[in-house]
Amino acid sequence: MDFELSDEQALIRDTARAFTDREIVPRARENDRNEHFDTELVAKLADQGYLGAIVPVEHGGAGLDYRDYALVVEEVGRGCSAMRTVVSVQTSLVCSSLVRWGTHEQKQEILPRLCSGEWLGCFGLTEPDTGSDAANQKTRARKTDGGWVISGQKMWISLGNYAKVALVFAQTDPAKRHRGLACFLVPTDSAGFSSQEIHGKMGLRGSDTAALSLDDVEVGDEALLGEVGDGFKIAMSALDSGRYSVAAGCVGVCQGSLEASVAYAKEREQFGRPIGAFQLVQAMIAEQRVMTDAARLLVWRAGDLKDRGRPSTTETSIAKLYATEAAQSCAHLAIQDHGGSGYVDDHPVERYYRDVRVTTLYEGTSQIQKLIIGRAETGLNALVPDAPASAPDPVAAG
Ligand code: COS
Repeated sequence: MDFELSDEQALIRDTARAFTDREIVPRARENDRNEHFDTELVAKLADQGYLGAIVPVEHGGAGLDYRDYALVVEEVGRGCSAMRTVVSVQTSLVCSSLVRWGTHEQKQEILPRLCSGEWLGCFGLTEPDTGSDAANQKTRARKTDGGWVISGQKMWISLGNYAKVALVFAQTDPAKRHRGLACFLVPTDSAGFSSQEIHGKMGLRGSDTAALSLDDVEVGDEALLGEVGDGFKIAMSALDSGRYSVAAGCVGVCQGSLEASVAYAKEREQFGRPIGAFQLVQAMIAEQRVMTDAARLLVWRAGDLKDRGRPSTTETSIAKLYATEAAQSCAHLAIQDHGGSGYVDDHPVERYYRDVRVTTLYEGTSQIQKLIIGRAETGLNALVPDAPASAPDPVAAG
């Protein structure tokens, strides 16, 4: 693997960096303060091609590979994790599921609209009583002539109040457990579909978060994504991309924390010298630099595997686990470096600290990532103590 960026990769990164500094950074604080979901900024992300970054060009996407995608997501994440969440959900959870599992018609109809930002999409997996145990869906889908009737609740759904289409995971036959799950493309203006804003979040205040309710929502057979029984694999393959995107965004938070710390340490003087000249401050900066590099290299490794079509589930969990935990530590150290100034939002570091807290929770907690990694390493399933050891199908997991 070549650690040097090619000219094209450097251009992709520099373009994303300039866009982030010009468009995202100046708005991040006010959007956070006002809990404002900035749809104008979302449209600019779409104009840049970032909402369909990894979608093939023939479906309206930018046709980037996963290595390129990480460069973009890192920069957006450095600017604002709320906007990075929009990219991760739209691109990785929604678009990549359609690319992989959609019929020709579904791709033709929906992907160009998602890539252009005309539509937002959301990913309805988590429920009030179903988080880590994702297979245990309470939402039910009942077959009718020519379609389905879906009922249930979804919780903590990013973009759920703005989405035009929701990927909804539902159980068709509880006796089949995860093999009874199906995924539906549900228009959010369907009768019986409603959403409610969730407020009071610690961070990501500039991101939209919803509780969804489906009350006998009727959809046609064409709404089914994949086959009945594919739902769990669709969810897991979407998370292979989503976790990667979260990890890349967290590299951006690491980098942003480091850059803010260095700038402040050179400008702030105590005892007649810049605080950056003190060894204990340099130690904090060095720790941030090491974590940033390590997180970035783990993300690039996972991206390299994805680009080569190799299994990457374990390496994605490793990148997600490390980068999300590293981002917490880097933001924490950045506040320490800034002293009292780091405790208010004149600098980005307190927002980094609050925003990044959710990343060890959503798209699989750190504990779930450890169990996935531990199972891959030992061949023993500690996820469900009574279950036999099982590893993901390497072809499906590619
Ligand atoms: N891609 C495609 N298929 C996959 C896969 C992947 N990455 N990982 C697993 N699968 C398939 C397996 O091949 C298996 O297929 P079969 O039914 O044909 O055997 C099936 O899915 C079940 O796999 P597994 O045994 O690994 O499932 P588990 O029940 O052990 O998985 C965990 C449990 C905890 C890994 C899973 O439920 C999980 O990731 N939970 C966290 C959910 C989460 O992140 N929620 C946050 C959502 S925020 S958007």
